[in-house]
Amino acid sequence: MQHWEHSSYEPSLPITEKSNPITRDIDRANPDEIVQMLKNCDAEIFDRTAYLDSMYQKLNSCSMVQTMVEISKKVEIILKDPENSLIVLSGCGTSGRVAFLLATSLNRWLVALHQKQIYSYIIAGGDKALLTSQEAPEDNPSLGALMLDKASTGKKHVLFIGISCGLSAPFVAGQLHFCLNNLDVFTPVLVGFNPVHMARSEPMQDFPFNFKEIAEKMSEMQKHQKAFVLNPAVGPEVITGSSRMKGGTATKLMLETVLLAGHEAVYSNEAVTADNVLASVRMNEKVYETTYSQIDKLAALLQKAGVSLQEKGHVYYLGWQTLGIIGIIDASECIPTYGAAFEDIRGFISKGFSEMNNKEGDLSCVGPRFAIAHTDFVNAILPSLTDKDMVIFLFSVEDDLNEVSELAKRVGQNSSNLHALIHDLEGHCVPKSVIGMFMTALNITWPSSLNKHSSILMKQHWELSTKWCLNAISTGAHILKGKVYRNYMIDLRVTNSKLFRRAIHILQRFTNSTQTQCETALLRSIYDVEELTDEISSADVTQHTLMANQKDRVVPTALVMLQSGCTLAEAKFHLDAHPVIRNAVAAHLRFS
Ligand code: F1P
Repeated sequence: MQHWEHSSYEPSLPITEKSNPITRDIDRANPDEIVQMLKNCDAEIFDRTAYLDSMYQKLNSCSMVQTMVEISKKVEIILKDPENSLIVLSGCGTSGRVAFLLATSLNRWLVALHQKQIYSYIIAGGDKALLTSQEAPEDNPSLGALMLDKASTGKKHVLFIGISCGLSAPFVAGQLHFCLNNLDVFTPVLVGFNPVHMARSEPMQDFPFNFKEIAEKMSEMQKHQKAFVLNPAVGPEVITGSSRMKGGTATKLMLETVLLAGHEAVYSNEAVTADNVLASVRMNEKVYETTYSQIDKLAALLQKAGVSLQEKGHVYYLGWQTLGIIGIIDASECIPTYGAAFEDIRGFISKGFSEMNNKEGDLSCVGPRFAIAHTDFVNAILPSLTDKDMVIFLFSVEDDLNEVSELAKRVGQNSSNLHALIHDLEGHCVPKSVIGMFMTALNITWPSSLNKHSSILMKQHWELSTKWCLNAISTGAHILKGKVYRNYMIDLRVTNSKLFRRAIHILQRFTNSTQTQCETALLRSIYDVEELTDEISSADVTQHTLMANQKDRVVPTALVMLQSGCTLAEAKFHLDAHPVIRNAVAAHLRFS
């Protein structure tokens, strides 16, 4: 049994908010050790050990496999009546981005099969949230329901898949509640990584139920096959609460398994069975093993990215097709997760928005954060690129290798810090002349046995592998930059109620102060005042998070105030003198 599975381990927290014992000292680890820790943490997704005294269901547990089979059968029914039906995937932050990726790639596949597109996605905050952090709409249950109602107008059968890794997002709760009230049309599925009893029980804005009550109702309805809860335990995140990592990964591979099983049943006459579902999970595990077998190269890339960030350089991902999207997603998540500047790590996709297939179309005129095409990189960044900046190409043997070589040549003229993640196939490899253009080429040659089923599966595996690599690189780089204390992202942006609660918990964890003292310090830091006014004390969490969104280092400032009993001004002065958060915090903590 894993250490975190013991009932006495951080008992007040759900799994997704617990700290992972494997990564307790990740902030002091070297690149090789960091990758090894990530590998061990990700292994928990595929955990098979089912101890009798473990209270958790895992991905490989019979009950979860059975739930996946049942959902796949619903997918099969929907696919057989495409005119009247829809599958909607929805979530906030990373969960919404995974929803987008799945919906668009499955629609593309349906088009290739000359079938009607039946997938739709909803992300809290709209398409802007695909590339930037828009955490506030996550707190709005009515908005979620409204958007779902709009997306499904005129449909007779809707399979709704609501993703909230922490079983916590009010936006998703609102949608599930809407489905539960309209079960003649909707079959709701809740995807997350906590048991139902650990779902969030905090009251929501203008809403009569909390998430836990909705999740309980869903479980109840599962007995009648009217609703489903797919919630295996995959263990706490590498960086505490950072569900963009294991949560996003497990969501992607689990839903791909479920949806593709439904497709196979309709288009290949392959019945949905537990064995098929298990075989698909096993295939994803092979992708995990193959990816992490390149530990040396991954560590080398992570180290180089760390050096770039430390020297105030940048990391750029230049990707093709969906690998470009994986890059853009990974880069955009560094801003809320690590308080990174938007220029620090950026992603680009070869043809920009024309390749994204997002609902709202080209957003490039919204602002510089939405300049995502390779031409944007060439025009705006390449002229001032130096060796301090790291560039990572993300492509496969299926991409236009002439285009790849041309761009590599141009980038190489300004910086030798050029690297690549390359996917190819046994018997169909990227030529050595292309691989040789990169200082480090993490080249994975996939066995044909792994991808014999279809090209979509192969692409999904390449995406998954790329996600693991980029998550490792960006996480590792920020650790090396000193943005993490132990395995906590101390400098998180407090932009919604979940993150507000998490911030208070972090403060309690490291200062032993009471909840009230921590909340007071956090509010002083957010509002930039030495004394709280009545107006601040009586404002609600939404108000606080709106204010916090505009401020830097609110949690480190509160932490230093609590720990040393100093004023706000003194805490800010101290942090200015210690730009490395880890050192600033460590200097103030006797904790070891
Ligand atoms: C949704 C989410 C995360 C993001 C941050 C805020 O979480 O937007 O994707 O990284 O933690 O919350 P969840 O609803 O999937 O648990």
